[in-house]
Amino acid sequence: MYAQMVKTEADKVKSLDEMDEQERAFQERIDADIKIEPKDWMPEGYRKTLIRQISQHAHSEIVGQLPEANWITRAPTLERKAILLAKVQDEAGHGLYLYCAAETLGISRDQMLEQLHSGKAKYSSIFNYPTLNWADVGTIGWLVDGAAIMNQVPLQRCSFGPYSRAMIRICKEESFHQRQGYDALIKMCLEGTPEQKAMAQDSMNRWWWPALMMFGPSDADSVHSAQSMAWKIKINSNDELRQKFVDQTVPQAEYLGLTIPDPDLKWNEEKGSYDFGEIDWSEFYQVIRGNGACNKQRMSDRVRAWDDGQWYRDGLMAHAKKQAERKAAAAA
Ligand code: BYC
Repeated sequence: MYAQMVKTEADKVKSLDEMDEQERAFQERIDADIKIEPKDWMPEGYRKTLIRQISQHAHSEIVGQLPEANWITRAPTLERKAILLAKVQDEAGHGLYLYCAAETLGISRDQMLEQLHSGKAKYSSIFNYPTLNWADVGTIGWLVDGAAIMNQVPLQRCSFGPYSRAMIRICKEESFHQRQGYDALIKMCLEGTPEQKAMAQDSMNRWWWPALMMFGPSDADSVHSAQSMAWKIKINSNDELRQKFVDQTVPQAEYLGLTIPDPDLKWNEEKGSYDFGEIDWSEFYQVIRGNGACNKQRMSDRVRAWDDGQWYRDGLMAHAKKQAERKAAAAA
């Protein structure tokens, strides 16, 4: 249902020789690390690729509130509840910065939301998994926000000005998110009861592989990477970032005393990084096609929230109309 419905025109990367004058001037600006701003000329494929990626990123932030929000009312202490509330609110803010960045490319927020609600636009696969115990809140902060930071720090240098500037702010907040998750797990694993540590291990067992899938298909199967990297919409390939994430995370798991659920995980002295097992790509594609454990619930929750907010949007429009009429009458 989902795949490839928001099509870009980037089927093949053109060399400088194959470009017309305008395209070549554009590519040379990108190559010189000069930012592209909304009113600058840009190839249609660049615009569409950015709208696809930024809007999907925004949708991920918004849908990403749902799994953790499940635990706000069940947080074990007042302090943890306050931290979790702040984090979930931050995700809403990230969604809003990103929708604004995408709007500068000529798509409206209503259009983007329609694409999400109708299943045309994707959001990150990771949010289609359930949060079954309190340790999941820690694991999401540690692994999911950790993976997000790995992907988003390089995006601060991406070629499109509004996206790169949004990323700078978002990354600062994501690093607080990652730390609060790891801190919750330190409490459970190093200072907690055996039952709490077992809960953390159970959570690790369920989230490890989906976290690795967040980086997207392997480079050989990534349809957009070549063009997106040429345009510096992406700075690193999916596999490069996944490898960096594994290398960074293994020592953190060791510190917590948690076992990573991968029998093939092994330090490779020669390449100076970890080897790890094969990802179950059939699961990944099932999830992004709408067949994960929680896809239907996530979408119905979002659509209900949108419908329930209709009265509020109507009120805002009525207020704006009244103000405009008063202003016009005063000016007449
Ligand atoms: N899930 O050619 P590829 C967060 C799709 S939220 C779903 O490699 P691309 C947070 C891909 O869209 C973090 N779909 O694509 C929030 C494409 O399909 P379409 C979200 C995926 O775009 C709350 C197809 O597979 N981060 O941090 O070059 C709480 C082929 O893939 C996924 C971002 O959005 C996936 N995991 O690379 C806590 C970062 N992976 O569109 C935390 C910005 C791939 O042709 N986005 N697909 O139908 C990116 O960096 C890139 O879009 C990706 C994929 C690396 C994700």
